[in-house]
Amino acid sequence: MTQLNQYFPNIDKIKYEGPDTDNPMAFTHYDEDRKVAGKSMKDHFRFAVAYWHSFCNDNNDPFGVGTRIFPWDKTSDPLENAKFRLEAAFEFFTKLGVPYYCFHDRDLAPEGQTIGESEKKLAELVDLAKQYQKETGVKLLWGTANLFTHPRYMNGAATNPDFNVVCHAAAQVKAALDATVELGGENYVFWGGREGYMHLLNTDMKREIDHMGAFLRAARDYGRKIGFEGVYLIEPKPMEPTKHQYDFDAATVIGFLREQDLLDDFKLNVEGNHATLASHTFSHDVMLAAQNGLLGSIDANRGDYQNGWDTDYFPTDLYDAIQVMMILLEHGGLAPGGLNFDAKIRRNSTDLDDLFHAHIGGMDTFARALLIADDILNTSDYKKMRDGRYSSFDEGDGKAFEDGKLSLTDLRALAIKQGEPEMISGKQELFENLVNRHIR
Ligand code: XLS
Ligand code: NI
Ligand code: NI
Repeated sequence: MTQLNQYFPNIDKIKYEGPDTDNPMAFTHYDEDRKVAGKSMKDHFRFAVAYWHSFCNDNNDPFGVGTRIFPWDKTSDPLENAKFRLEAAFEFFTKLGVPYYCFHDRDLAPEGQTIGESEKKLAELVDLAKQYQKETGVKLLWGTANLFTHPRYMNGAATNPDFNVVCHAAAQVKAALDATVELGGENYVFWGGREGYMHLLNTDMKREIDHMGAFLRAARDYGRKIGFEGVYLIEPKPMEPTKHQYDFDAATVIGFLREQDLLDDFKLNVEGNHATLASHTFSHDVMLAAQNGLLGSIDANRGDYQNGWDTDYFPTDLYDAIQVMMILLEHGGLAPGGLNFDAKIRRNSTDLDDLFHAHIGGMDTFARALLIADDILNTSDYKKMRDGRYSSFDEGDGKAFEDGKLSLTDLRALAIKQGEPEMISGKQELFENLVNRHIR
């Protein structure tokens, strides 16, 4: 086995040491084999590292060049460096102890001059990744194609008004699907960063959305043909980089999947910061997907209340994470999806070990949230209190209404018979306190 100890030589495998440890390079709550609600923590989360943020993004921003120095950029040849990067990534995955990773085609290998050259470079890196996966046991949660960085996609990829660009996007998705299948990827993601419009005046929205449907059906059919048995996922986001994105939020995407006849193969990859950009909470979009049976996977991260863009902070907000974990526990969890840290360290987090602190924090936050959520659901009156608010529909006329048996005239007659409704408190403060009381 390759000695994976070159890039983070001062860091050993991260272990669980419990809530009282003062070792920052240890888990306080993530104890992978610990069983909660009948499943190990490892199986609840299926944690994944996002290759792009952790290994490709040098933390440049619109005002300045990158601040991270990558020890895996050893040569002037991007393809050689891509191989070193892969080695560094697998060292990181195994030391952190995550079972999965996720990538875009262009994270893994640089783009070539022609489609054929790009495919060849990607295939070369896929071979190497396959070897590392075999040696370490780390698996691919999902693959995807980067259809937003190259200038050709400035007007969109699948929704570009120029058919030739659509064809180029298709070539890329084909190769990314090949790579995902070759690596045993359990899901395949579509995030439409440039699928949308910058101005409605120059846009035929209906035509573009239909093109997206046709594109996704073609991609689905190709994947199934080459043996992809996993789940296709769409990742909603309302804006950024495009002013208006067609996959705006969970509700919009569910409507789109239904309209385009894609519900049998597609689910949602819900991202925290994308939900808040759409003026929802993280848990709102997770709930919406879950209650429609369409929660595929989660990109765990967090925005910033003081500004309005996709800051992709690591998720350290316990209160938020508890609400997400309550939904997962009540709706049967994530598999074959997982919890991917689509999050980046800050521009001024320039030490190599910052990547470890970031992921340890995210994993511990969710592990602690799982324990608290399980405690709330099992030892408190939470479900009784929530369900109790709807008890008037459990029997009699309320039940008949739910079953569609009462007309508007029937309802009017009942209103007269029953008289003015009593005031029934929603008890929001009590519900909020209940969550806080279980954080211990
Ligand atoms: C960007 C998205 C992206 C997807 C994968 O905002 O979160 O990283 O997860 O293309
Ligand atoms: Ni994402
Ligand atoms: Ni994002």
